[in-house]
Amino acid sequence: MRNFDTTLYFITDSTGFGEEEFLRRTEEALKGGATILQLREKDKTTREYISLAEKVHTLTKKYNVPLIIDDRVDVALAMGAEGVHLGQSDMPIHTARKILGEDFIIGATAKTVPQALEAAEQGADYLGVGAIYPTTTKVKTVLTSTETLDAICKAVPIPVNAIGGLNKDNIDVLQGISVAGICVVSAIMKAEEPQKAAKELKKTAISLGIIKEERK
Ligand code: TZP
Ligand code: MG
Repeated sequence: MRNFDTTLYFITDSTGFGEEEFLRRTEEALKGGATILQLREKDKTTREYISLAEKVHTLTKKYNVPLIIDDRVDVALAMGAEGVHLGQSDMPIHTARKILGEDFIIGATAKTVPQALEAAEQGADYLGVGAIYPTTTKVKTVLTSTETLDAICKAVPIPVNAIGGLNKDNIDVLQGISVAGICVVSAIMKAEEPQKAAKELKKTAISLGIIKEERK
């Protein structure tokens, strides 16, 4: 049984940071209460991706947080991550499930109800849905309305996280929608104090009733 908590889902972005500063910020996010962490690298070689993932894994293990690798089943498998996150042009969920087995966490990106249903049927463990707001993070995406987000939450039996441009000052838009958690990059990664930013974001989301108090 895969046990994970997507309440505060932190996605890293090393763009613009040296490795030491990147790892420092990543650890700050973990100290601040990230419950699950995705390493998201788009421009690294396979060797660089594995090397960085191993370093990040040392940190996530210290805080007992699952490490999810973006896009790359081979990288996740090679360095022993807890999960992988797959978009619509990555490996199909059912293929990844066949390779990775039942214990691996497999997340999927979905922007429509049919995509969400398909991913859930194929064995995805959670969904990331967005972008809810325009984002400054480098990504090919389109905006997803809160109506679609709500419809996806109601349509699938797995946890659904909102993503895209979210920060403590705008997450109120998620009130009344049964998301399991929020995914953020910039709100923590680019914050002056990532630990404080993570704590404040979590506190705000709990006080607005968007996420529940920690499960673990
Ligand atoms: N998918 C949809 S929006 C996004 C991804 C990976 C980026 C979210 O980054 P930020 O900085 O939290 O807007
Ligand atoms: Mg992807």
